[in-house]
Amino acid sequence: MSKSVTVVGLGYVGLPVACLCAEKGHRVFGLDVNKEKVELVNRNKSPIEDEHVSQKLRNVKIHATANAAECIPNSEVVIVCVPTPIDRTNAPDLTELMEAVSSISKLIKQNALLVIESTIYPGTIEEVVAPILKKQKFDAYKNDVFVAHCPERIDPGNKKWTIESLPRVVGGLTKEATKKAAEFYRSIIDAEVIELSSVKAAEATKIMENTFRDVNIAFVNEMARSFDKAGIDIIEVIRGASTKPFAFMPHYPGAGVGGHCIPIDPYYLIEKAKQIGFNHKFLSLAREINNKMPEYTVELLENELKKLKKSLKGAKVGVLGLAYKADVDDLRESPSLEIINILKAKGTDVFVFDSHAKEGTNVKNLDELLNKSDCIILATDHNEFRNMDISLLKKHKILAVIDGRNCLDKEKIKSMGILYHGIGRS
Ligand code: SAJ
Repeated sequence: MSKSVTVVGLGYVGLPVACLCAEKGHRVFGLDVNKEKVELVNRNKSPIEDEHVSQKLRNVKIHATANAAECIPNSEVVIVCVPTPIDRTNAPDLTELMEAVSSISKLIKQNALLVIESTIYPGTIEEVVAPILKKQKFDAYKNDVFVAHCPERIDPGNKKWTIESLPRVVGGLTKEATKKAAEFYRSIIDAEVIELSSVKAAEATKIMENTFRDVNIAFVNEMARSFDKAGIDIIEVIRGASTKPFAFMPHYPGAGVGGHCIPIDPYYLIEKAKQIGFNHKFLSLAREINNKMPEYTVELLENELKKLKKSLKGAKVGVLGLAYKADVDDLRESPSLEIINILKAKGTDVFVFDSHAKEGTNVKNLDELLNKSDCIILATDHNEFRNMDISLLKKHKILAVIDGRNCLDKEKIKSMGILYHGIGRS
């Protein structure tokens, strides 16, 4: 049954949700503080690089607005997809979430369904969201407004696991809220919607799944640094270990861990647990290991240049890729940014090319970057870098290659007399 829905936050999460709701016949408003985004969406254009979303936007009607009063009072369902980053001390920063809920609480109608999709720590709905509603006389424990958490599950660029096909979990402040949220999500996604026993369990689910990924990446990053000392090729070893049909799940070492989820979500648990007297030593160590990878990547280049009696000072280094992962335009927490800062601090001339993130690029194309560089660091494994013509390295007299995503043909590069080092691969 068609409902009036407002999606708050038209970014990497909100936009796909809004498109999906519209596709499934709901009457959809998109609410965003960014007037440019609002204007683009009202012209059926996507403010994010995601061909799936761009194509959907051309075929659905979403009424985007920056004015909450225009949409919230008429909405039976309000879905909040605003950023929940961390601050400089790695503490959760719920500013945007609180502002959004505060503005919604002044306008939302009785018995509406309010779903938070943004990643939050276990306890946020009870300790932050419910009290804001209470200030406006809405008792969420009495379902004056039905409040639930349905953690976002979007994997930008993933063509197999799309927003329609990804299973979801929901947990409400009350049983009725859980039911209402589950019923709504079943109206928009084809995959399973699992009802959890509490809102805290739903909040903890997202944190667990992404922290699981962060610690596994830290595990292979540490193994890679050890294998670099031992001269073992970690990619071969991971391939070997993956022949075990159970109990091994491959992750891959790299120049660092970026994005708006993996490097952020563990801190939501680490910081919250501290408040209730638990110290997540392991999760914190994993974050430390992953945060050190950009520096380690630059160190590898320094070591290769030393073999040529050169140093980073005055060197001309080309950085391939700015985005945090392959074939997306998202720079949030990207390891490339850290690598570039470290290089510049060491007096290096840095050239950057990323066709997905033009604003950070300072050359026209890859050819110009190679022409201007003595050596390169591949920081993002965009397809165009994976498939580049390796002979270009020879043509442009590249002296050394640091393969930050272990995605280049090391034997071919070495056969051309070019120094090669990957992450746990040489
Ligand atoms: N990375 C590694 N080694 C790996 C995997 C990733 O170094 O083995 C790095 C990537 O280069 C990137 C960062 O980690 O810088 C994050 O990569 P990601 O593949 O986890 O990409 P995200 O941040 O888009 O994660 C999303 C998440 N999806 C949701 O939050 C709903 C995450 O939970 C998924 O596991 C991930 O996609 C996925 O599996 O692709």
